[in-house]
Amino acid sequence: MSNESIHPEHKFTFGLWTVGSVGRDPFGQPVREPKSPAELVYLLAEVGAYGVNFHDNDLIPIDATPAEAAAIKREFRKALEATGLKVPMATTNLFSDPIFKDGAFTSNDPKVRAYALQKTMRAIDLGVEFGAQVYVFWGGREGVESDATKDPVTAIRRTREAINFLCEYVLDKKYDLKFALEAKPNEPRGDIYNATTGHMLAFIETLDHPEMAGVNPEVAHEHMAGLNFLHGVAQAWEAGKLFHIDLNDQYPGRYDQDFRFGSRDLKAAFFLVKFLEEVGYPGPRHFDAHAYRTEDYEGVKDFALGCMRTYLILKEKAARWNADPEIQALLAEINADDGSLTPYFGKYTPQKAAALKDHAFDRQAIAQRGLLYERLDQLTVEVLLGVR
Ligand code: DIG
Ligand code: MN
Ligand code: MN
Repeated sequence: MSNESIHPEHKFTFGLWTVGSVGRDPFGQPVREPKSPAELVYLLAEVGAYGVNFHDNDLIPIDATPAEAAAIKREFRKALEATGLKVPMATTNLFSDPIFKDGAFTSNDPKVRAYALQKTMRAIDLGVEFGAQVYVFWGGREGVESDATKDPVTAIRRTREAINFLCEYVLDKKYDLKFALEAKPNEPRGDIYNATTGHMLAFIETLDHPEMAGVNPEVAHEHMAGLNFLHGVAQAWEAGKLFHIDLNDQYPGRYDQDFRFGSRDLKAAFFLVKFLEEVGYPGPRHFDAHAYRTEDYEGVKDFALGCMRTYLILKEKAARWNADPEIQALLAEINADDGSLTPYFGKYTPQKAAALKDHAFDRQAIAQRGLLYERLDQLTVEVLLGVR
């Protein structure tokens, strides 16, 4: 599979943990040999990626000595310089080490909560050192298996206190960094707090510095919650809070599959790409996904290329949809407006309300109208099937 149509300006990024996944799962051991961060940078450069992201411990193992950490950073930086790959985003692993078995910021143990703050401050420093301007918080362990164990209000307040503290840290250090909060409804915890992008948007407004925080919606996570991913992304965008995005795919009602982008729900992927391109979303197109466990590293490259190629093909399909005369004619008919009711919309005035209350509507006639949506959606499907 070729990468000739993939260029840095597409801003395709991958986390070290995605193409570096060794294929471990709850029922099986690794199937691929690990690669170093530097080797993964060269792999991503080979497929045409723009950037690479990391959790602190994807780059520096949690028990690395200062000398080991320095050597790893040196090799990583050399690979970045040799390939031109950027590091747009960084994040903290607050979920793998056993200390986080009952959460990090929401843990019932103050020693864990304090350690999580320390680890995150150090990880923020590391991300900024490599040029990250977005910092993701995914609270993978911030949850419960039993609500007997934690008061949800206390958990929310502990999360808020931690994020407020870390916002102040970023301000104190004068870092050019903004936070992107990533929701997930469950897994690895039975239930995770702030379960969806919608929850996160509400939570952000309760922070001391809400302007410093946005969201990092992930396809698989909203699909796990049975939600329409585009609607959550659109709400975040409209609120000026779409600071980052995690692209992948997911069968509903399954564990977090983190499949190759577009490999499960092409129609949902199409409308998402159409939206991101039409609104001019400027951020990275980050693929938080991994290759099937069946694959070797050639298959991992196929996976990465597939994510990017599908995105670009759907971008071309969106342009075709917007240029299709029959589709555009249908949209014009569906949205026809003779302007006669315009005086009733917009800001409230008592006169407007009085006039609208007296307006005569022919309810049955209005209800009789057929809306042509079957034809519009079929044309959309035909664009996706490549026959238009
Ligand atoms: C899982 O979807 C999470 C972690 O991989 C990481 O913290 C975040 C960054 O994209 N996504
Ligand atoms: Mn996921
Ligand atoms: Mn993610």
